[in-house]
Amino acid sequence: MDAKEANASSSIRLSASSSSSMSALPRGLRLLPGFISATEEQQLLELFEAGQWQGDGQKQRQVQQYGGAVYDYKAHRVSTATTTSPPLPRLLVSLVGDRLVSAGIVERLPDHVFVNKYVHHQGIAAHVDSRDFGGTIVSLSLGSVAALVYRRVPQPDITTSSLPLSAPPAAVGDVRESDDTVVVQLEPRTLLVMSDESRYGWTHEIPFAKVFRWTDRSGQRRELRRPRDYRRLAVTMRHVPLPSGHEMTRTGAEQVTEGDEAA
Ligand SMILES: O=C(O)CCC(=O)C(=O)O
Repeated sequence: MDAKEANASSSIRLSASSSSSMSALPRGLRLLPGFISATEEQQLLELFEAGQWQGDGQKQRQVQQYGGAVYDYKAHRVSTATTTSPPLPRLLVSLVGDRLVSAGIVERLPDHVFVNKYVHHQGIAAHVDSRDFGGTIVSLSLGSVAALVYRRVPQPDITTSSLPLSAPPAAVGDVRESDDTVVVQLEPRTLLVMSDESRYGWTHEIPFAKVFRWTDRSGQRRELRRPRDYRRLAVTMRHVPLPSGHEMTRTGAEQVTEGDEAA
């Protein structure tokens, strides 16, 4: 299936026509539709489909990691001690990374990339991304449409370095948008930028469902149906803080700056 087909097959079955209104988004969450072209999307889909997929440790999604550092699912931490993931793909840097910097969305090129692949009913449980990844996270959607559910965390724990799975997923169909629950519809080629309150004060999740139904703020019932050939890739780009004196180069290799070798 190419990118055009994926887009078409998802939207035909999508009864909800637009994402939540901008004013309803959690503070610090931005959506930039059409961040890349359809041709560029296709190039990235081909690049990642040819990459090495691995299980996510819970026998659910398939994932790829790039940039040198590796996220440990069990510890919910990023490890820079053993640099085992491949360097950032050049194509990703030129099509997305460099644009993020030149548009002022991030100050420097992200140095860790996670690619999640969702097929069938696959989703991701409610979580707040590890603090190891810094204050701004960007994610580019490729392929099919997704619904991302944000839920306000009643008392965000700002002290822990990692906040995984802090809210159990609600029963599918029970989701009702409110001041504390927001459903964001992610169209392919949309860039999502998460910072500020949306980064630490809300969990996010993708419901595990072939048909996800929810009630919007006007009381209207909405649904997202996944077609048989559903396939979505989320390319999440983040920064990994390194010990002082270390820098991540654009190829993902860690370098020790002069005078720091003994540290
Ligand atoms: O699929 C998405 O858009 C979200 C991915 C995500 O939450 C994550 O990788 O932590």
